[in-house]
Amino acid sequence: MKTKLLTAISAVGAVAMMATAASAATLDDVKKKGVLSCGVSTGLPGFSAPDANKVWAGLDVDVCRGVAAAVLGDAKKVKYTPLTAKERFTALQSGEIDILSRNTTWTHTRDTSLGLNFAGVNYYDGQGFLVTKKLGVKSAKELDGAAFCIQAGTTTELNLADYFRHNKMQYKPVVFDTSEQTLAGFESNRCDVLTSDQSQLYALRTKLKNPNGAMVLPEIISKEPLGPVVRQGDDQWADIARWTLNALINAEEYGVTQANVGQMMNGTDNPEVNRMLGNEGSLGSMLGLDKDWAVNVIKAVGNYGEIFDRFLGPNTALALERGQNALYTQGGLLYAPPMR
Ligand SMILES: N[C@@H](CCC(=O)N[C@@H](CS)C(=O)NCC(=O)O)C(=O)O
Repeated sequence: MKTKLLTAISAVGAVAMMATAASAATLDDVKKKGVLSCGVSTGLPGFSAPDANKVWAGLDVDVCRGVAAAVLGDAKKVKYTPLTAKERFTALQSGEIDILSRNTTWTHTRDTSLGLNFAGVNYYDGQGFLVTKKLGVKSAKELDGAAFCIQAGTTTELNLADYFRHNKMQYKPVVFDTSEQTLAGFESNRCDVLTSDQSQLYALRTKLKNPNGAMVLPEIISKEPLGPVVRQGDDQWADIARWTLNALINAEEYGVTQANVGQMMNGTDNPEVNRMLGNEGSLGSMLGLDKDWAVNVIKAVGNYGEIFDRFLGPNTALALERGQNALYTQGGLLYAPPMR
């Protein structure tokens, strides 16, 4: 009897250990590989796209560069895998990538039923509509019967169906796999309207032959909180992704910048900054990382505001306002939990 019980207990123990070994592997794997595998878009200016030197750049790319800096001490140690909307979740589930940082909306279904975990929000977006000025339409409510260029495997597809059903209007979907194809479809008049996350409409409009011939309509028909995603079942890795993002946001709130972090890491009069930068406490080791993890992140990519300015802000082709993506202290939604 006793032996049977012991066997049963050790079987349960073995299963539990296997589960731990299988699920806690990402940090070790990444360290062993010496490179972070990051899933990005196939090309979306401002978020993830190759720059003039064919180097991947953008807000989503900097999340991966930040995680690589936190984990490997080097933001360049990232391997980028371009993924269409349809391919992205399988790439993460299968272990092909360690993190997905690709304008991906956090939804209930994705979070619960796909075996994924969202690490937070790095851009608050909402779905909008791009039309040619020639079309002469001022509101989405005038789009009954119109044809829409959209991308397969996106929330865009689903929201459009909801919106038209709710407003008792008809529409014709014209579905593509990549943003390049979607844009080409719009330019060659395969559809009247291009719909996607509004930030992306501004990004895509910059790629049109005549950007001024197109306009974004005022309606926003959905909530699209975009953020980095990891696999479910590896809490340590999820914490690393989440706290890298939180460090970027908190750094902006505390005034820690790419330029001053080297100085601030030696100690400031703000205990929270000292903890974040490894000068006090042991926040790094709680993540399984070095005490300089956040210093490395901010040295490599700057704080959230600096990243926004570099890729999305008024001095970029996208020229986006901070809006909802301002800190909560400035009327926006960005609010990272404290560094303690
Ligand atoms: N945020 C939405 C939409 C994401 C999406 O993939 N949008 C297209 C709209 S253009 C895109 O970014 N494509 C980039 C690509 O083709 O790689 C989602 O998570 O489903």
